[in-house]
Amino acid sequence: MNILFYTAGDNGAGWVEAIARALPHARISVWPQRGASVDYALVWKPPPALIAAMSGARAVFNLGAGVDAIAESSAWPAGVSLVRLEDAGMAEQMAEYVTYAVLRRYREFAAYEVAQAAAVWNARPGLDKRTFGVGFLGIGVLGTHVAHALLPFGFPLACWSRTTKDIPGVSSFTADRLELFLASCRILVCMLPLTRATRGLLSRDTLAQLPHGAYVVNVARGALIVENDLLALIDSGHLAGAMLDVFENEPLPAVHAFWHHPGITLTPHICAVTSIAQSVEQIAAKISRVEAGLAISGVVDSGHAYL
Ligand code: OXD
Repeated sequence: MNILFYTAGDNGAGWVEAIARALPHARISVWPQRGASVDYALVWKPPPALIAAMSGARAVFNLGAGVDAIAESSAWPAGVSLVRLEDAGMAEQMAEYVTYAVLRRYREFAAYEVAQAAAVWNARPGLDKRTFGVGFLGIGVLGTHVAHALLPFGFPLACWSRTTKDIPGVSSFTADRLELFLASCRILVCMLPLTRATRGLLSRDTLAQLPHGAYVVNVARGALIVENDLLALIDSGHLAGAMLDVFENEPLPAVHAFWHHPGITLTPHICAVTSIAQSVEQIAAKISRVEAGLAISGVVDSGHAYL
């Protein structure tokens, strides 16, 4: 079996070692080196020439949850399945991050940090949890895990997705009810994939549909939000602020207004880091299923503008 590997990251050696251990009979080439044919490719942010070289592969495994870097870079070879990572250690990290963001906002810890810096003893009256709705914009494998983590805290939970979701304790809104969904969110958690349909979905118009004082958390992709529109709505006082892990341009340029804005808390795309061991274990199990002629989960649906 010929495997073609590429990552735009700097941890390629760790991946190759783990793949060789999990699939001892495979011949592994690291792009731009390649064998006569490619049975499977394992890639992260591949360059266009590599995408063309994957034609004929039985499957291409994306070494992350989001496939936008592939979907946007070039024409995809016909008939080749693209498979995304599912969880692989990311769900637990996302649950930690989003739970922190929600509790930090709800318990007003940012305000207490400011008060401490000024040596001010000021007990705030607290916010009303019954009206403190937390909404998930997009709720797949990762979002469902995060929603389960938040359930015990008792916030009203809602989600917005293409099709109705039946998650106990989470009200489901379908695509045509975005306005109603947004109106219910004191905290909006973005967990959508970036596609042609979702790029810039959170613009001045849609962000203005959030209630006054709402807070935005983005752990998905920066380009879901029009960054200047978000800033304008925070500056106008309509939004309370945002906690952001992802940005339209990464690394976030040093001159970007987000860095020093008092309403923004940011982290450098560390919300959920891919675990090499768990990812390779998942991919090796899927390759065995494909070899046995069995169906696998995580295949990206090309009918919904992902590709
Ligand atoms: C991913 C990411 O898509 O790391 O997995 O952002």
